[in-house]
Amino acid sequence: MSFNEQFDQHGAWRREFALRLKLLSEWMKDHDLLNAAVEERLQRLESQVRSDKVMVAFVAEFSRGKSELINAIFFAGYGRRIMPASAGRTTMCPTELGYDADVPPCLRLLPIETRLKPQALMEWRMVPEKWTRVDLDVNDPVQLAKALEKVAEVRRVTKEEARALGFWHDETPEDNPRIDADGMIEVPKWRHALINIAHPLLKQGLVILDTPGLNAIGAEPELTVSLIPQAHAVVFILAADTGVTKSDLAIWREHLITEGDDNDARLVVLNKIDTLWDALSSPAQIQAQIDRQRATSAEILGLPMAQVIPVSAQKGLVAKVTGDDKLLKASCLPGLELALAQGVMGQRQKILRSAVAAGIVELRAEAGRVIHIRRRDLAEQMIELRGLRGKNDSVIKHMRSRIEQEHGEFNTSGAKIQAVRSIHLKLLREVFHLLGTPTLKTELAELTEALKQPGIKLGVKKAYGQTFSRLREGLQKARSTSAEIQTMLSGSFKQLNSEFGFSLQAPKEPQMDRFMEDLEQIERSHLQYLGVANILKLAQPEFSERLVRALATRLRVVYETALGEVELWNKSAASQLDAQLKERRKNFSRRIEAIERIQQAATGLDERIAEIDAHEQALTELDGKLDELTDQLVSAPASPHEPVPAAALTQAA
Ligand SMILES: Nc1nc2c(ncn2[C@@H]2O[C@H](COP(=O)(O)OP(=O)(O)OP(=O)(O)O)[C@@H](O)[C@H]2O)c(=O)[nH]1
Ligand SMILES: [Mg+2]
Repeated sequence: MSFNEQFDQHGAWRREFALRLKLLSEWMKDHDLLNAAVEERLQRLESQVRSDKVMVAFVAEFSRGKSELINAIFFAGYGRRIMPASAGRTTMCPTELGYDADVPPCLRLLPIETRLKPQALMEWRMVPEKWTRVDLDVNDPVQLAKALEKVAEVRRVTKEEARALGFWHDETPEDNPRIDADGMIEVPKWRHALINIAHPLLKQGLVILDTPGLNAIGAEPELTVSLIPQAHAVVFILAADTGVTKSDLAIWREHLITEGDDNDARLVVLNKIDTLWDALSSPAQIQAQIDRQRATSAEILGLPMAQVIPVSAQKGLVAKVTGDDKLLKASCLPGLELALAQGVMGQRQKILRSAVAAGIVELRAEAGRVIHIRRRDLAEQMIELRGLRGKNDSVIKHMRSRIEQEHGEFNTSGAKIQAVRSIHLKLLREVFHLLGTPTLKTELAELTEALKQPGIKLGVKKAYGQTFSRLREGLQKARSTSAEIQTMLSGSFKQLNSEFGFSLQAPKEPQMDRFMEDLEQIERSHLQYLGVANILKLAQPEFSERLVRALATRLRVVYETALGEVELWNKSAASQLDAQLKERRKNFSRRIEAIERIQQAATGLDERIAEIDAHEQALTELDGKLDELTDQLVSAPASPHEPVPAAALTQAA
C-alpha cells in the first residue's frame, strides 16, 4: 500500500468513527444516558479523532532535494513541480503545508522582521493580520507554483540588520553568510510560510514541513527545539553522489538524533541515485555503487543499512508526471512511500486508534454505571412489592413509613458526602495550582531573569538544568497529590457504596508518567541545542529570550494536556456521585409513589410488578445495544496490513 493509500484508509476510518460516535451520542441522549462525564468523554473523543494531525518534516542540508521529494511524493498529481526546487539555496523559510477548513486556500507568510520581537512562532500564529496572505487557485497548477515561489524570496540587508535578525554572529565568523560587493547580505524575506490547500492528504490531517538548508535552521531556534522534535516523522536527506558530508553530519547530530529518544521515526533518504546512472556502467555496477553509498552512510549515521533508502526524487516526479512506469520503478520512489506509509504513519495511526479504544472503554463504563443504578433500583422495588403480596393495609402503611424514614436518613447523610467533596476539592486545587499556567510562567520568568545576568554564558546550561529540575519537582508533586486523591476517592467511594448501596467507582487516574517523559524529552532537545555551537549566540539577550519563549509554548502544551486530563478524571468522579445521588432521590419518590398507588388501589400489585419486569427487560436491551454501539466504534475496519517498522520494509526498495 502506498503512502497515499494508507493515508486515505486512515481518513476513511476517521470519518466513519466520527459518524458512529455521533450516532452513539444521539442514542445516549434519547435514552437519558448522558451526564457531564459522559458528555465530556464524547466530546474529547470526537475532537481527538477530528483534529489528529500527523506532521512529517523534511530536513537536510540545502539542495539535497527536500522540496523535490515533497513534489514527487505529494504533488505529482498537479502534473508539474509545485514547490520551488532548484540548484543552490531555494527554500528560504520553513514551509508548512496543511489544511484548515476555516481558511480559504492561501499562502501565508510571516515577515522576517518579526524576529526583532520576542514573541514565539506559536504566538504569531494567533495574529493572522501580521501575515502576508496570497490567495491560491488550486485548480490552476501554474498559478499555484508561481505563488509558492515566494518561499524562496530574499532581501538584502546591512550587516547590522543581519545581526539583529540573527543571521550574523561575530563569534562564529565561519558560519556567516557572504557579504556582496555593496556590503549587503542576503537574508530570507520570510520567517515562516503556511500553505493551506485542500489536497486530499492534507485534508486528512497530514502536515508537511519543508525546511531550508542548514543556516536558516540554526537561526530559528523554534525549528530545532519545537517543530522538528514534535514532528511524528522526520525524513533526512543525503545526496547519493556525495554521501554523508561534514555539514550533513552536523545537521544530523544537532537536529535529528536525540539521545534517549527512540529514533524509529527517522527515515534517511539517499537521494539523486540517478546521478550514479551512467551508460558506461552495467546495472550491476551501478547497483553496487548505490549499495556502497548506502552502507557507508548507514555506518556513519549509526543506523542499520535498511533504514537508508535510495531514491531519485527528480526521476520519480518526472515518471509520475509522464506516466513512465519503468522510470518510476528505477527511481525507487515507491519503496520510500511504502516505508513512510507502513512504518512511520502506520505506527502513528496505531497509537491514535489505541488511545481512542481506551477512551471508548471508559465511556462504556461510565454509561454502564448509569444503567446499573437503574437496574438496582428496579430490583429493590421488586423485592419490596413482592413482599407486599397478600399483606393487609397496616403492613403496607408500615412499609411506607419505613421508606420515609430511610429517605430522611439519606437526606441527613448529605454532610458525609459534602465532606468527601470538600477534601477532594482541596487536593484538586493543589494539583491545579501545580499544573497551572501562572506557575509555569513564574518558572520561566525566573529562567529569563537568570539568563540576563552578565557573564551567564557558561552558566546557561546550569540555569536551564535548574529550571527543569524545579519543573520536574512540581510534576512529581502533582503526581503524588493525584495518587492521594485517587486513594481518597476509592476509600470514600467504597464506604458510600456499602452505606447507601451505590456503585461508585473511582475513574482511572491520569498517567502522570507520560508528562514526565514529555518534560524530559523537551529538556533533552534544549540541552542538546545548547550544547552544539549555539552557546555563543546565547550571550545575546534577544536570542535567549526567544529560546525561552519557544520553550514556554512547548511546555504549555504539556501542562495544558495534563491539566485537561486531571480535570476529566475529577469531573468523572464528581458526576458519578451527582448521578447516583440524583437517581437515589428519584428512587425514594418512585417507591413511595408505588405504595401510594397500591394503597389507593389505583393499580393492582401484579400490574405494578409486571411494569417493573418490563422496565428491567428494557434496561437489559439498552445495555446490549450500548455494547453493540461501543464495540462497533472500537473495531472500525481493520487495515489489511498490520503496520510494520520502517526498517523491516525498506528491503523492498
Ligand atoms: N539529479 C537529481 N537532481 C535532483 C534530485 N532531487 C532533487 N534534485 C535537484 O537538486 C536541486 C535541489 O533540489 P531542492 O528540492 O531544491 O533541494 P532542497 O533540499 O529543497 O534545497 P533548499 O530548499 O535549498 O534547502 C534541484 O535542482 C533539483 O532538481 C534527484 O533525485 N536527482
Ligand atoms: Mg527546498
